[in-house]
Amino acid sequence: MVLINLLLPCILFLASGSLILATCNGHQELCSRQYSDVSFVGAHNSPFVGCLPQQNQEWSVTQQLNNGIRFLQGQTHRAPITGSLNFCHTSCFLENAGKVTHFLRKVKTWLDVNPNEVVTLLITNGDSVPIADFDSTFNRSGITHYAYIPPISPLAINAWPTLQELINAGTRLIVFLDSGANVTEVPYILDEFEYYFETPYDQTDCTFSQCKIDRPSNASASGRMYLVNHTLNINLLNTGILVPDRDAAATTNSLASIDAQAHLCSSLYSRKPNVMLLDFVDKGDVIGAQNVLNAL
Ligand SMILES: *[C@@H]1O[C@H](CO)[C@@H](O)[C@H](O)[C@H]1NC(C)=O
Ligand SMILES: *[C@@H]1O[C@H](CO)[C@@H](O)[C@H](O)[C@H]1NC(C)=O
Ligand SMILES: *[C@@H]1O[C@H](CO)[C@@H](O)[C@H](O)[C@H]1NC(C)=O
Ligand SMILES: CC(=O)N[C@H]1CO[C@H](CO)[C@@H](O)[C@@H]1O
Repeated sequence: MVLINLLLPCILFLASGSLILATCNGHQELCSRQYSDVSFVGAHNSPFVGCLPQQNQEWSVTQQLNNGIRFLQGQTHRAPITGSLNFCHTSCFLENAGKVTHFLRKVKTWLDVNPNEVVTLLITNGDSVPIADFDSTFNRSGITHYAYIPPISPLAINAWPTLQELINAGTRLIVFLDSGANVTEVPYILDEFEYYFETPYDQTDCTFSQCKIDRPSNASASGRMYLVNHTLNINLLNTGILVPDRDAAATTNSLASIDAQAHLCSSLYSRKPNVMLLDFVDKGDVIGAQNVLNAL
C-alpha cells in the first residue's frame, strides 16, 4: 500500500505523459475525426518566401510546419533551360523558388521527425506537365511512401479515414493537383476538383463578404470539401497588377476576419470550410482560427 502511494504520482505522471503524446496534429480530439471533417489553415504559395511583392509568405516551409501549418499550396512551372519542375509564381522569371524535389525533401524530413502529423499538399500544374513527371519528382525526394492512396477514387466525402488511421498506416501526406491528375497512372496524386470546390481568388474586398463557388464552375457543393481563398490583394501602384497585401496581413489573418468568412461559408453550405488559404501565415492568429474552426 505504501509502495503504491509512493509510486502513484509517478504512474499518473507517466500516464498523463503518454496521453499528451497520443495526439494527431497536436490534438487528441482530432485523432477520431475523418480527414474530411478537419479544418486547416493553409499557406497559399507556401514556397514563395521573402519580402518582394510577388512573395506570399515570410516563413520557410519548415517554419510553416513547425508553427502548425498542415496544408501547403504551391504553383509549379517548368524551369527554363533545365526543364525541371520548379515552384514558380506565374513564371520562373518573376519568382523561382527552386525545384519541387527540394521542397518535397524538406517536407519529408519534417514528416520523418513528426510521426503524429498529417500534412496536405495542393499543387497547381501551371504548364500542364505530364503526371509521370510529378511522380518521378516525388520519387526523387523520397516522400512517395508517405502519400495516401484512397481505396477507390474519388473517395466519397464521408469515406475518408480518420487522422489516427492515416497516422497508423504511415500515410500522412495527402496530395492534390489542380489539373492533369490521373490516378490510374499515379494513384496518390488526387484531382483537386474531384474533391474540392474553391471560392474566388484575387480578392480585394477586405471584408471577404462572399463565399461563392468559383471553381469548378457550376459545381455543386454537396459531396465536396471546400477551400476558401482568404487572401487579400492590392492593386500595385494602380497598375492593375494584384499583389498580396502584406501590410494588411495581421488584420486579414486575425481570428475575427477568418472566423467571419468561415461563418458566412458555413451558413451557406451547412459545413465548415476544410481549408482557409492564407498569405503570410506568420501574421495574425491563424492557428487560433484553426482551433476555433475545429471546435478545440
Ligand atoms: C515511382 O516509384 C514507384 C514505386 O517505386 C514506381 O512504381 C514508379 O514507376 C516510379 N515512377 C516513376 C515515374 O519513375
Ligand atoms: C489515365 O491514364 C490511363 C492509363 O494510362 C489512360 O488510359 C487514360 O486515358 C488516362 N485518363 C485521362 C483522363 O487522361
Ligand atoms: C454553367 O451554367 C450556365 C447556366 O446554366 C451555363 O450557361 C454555362 O455554360 C455552364 N458552364 C459550364 C462550364 O458548364
Ligand atoms: C490569388 C490566388 O493565387 N488564389 C489562389 C486561390 O487558391 C487556389 C488554390 O488552388 C490557387 O490556385 C489560386 O492561385
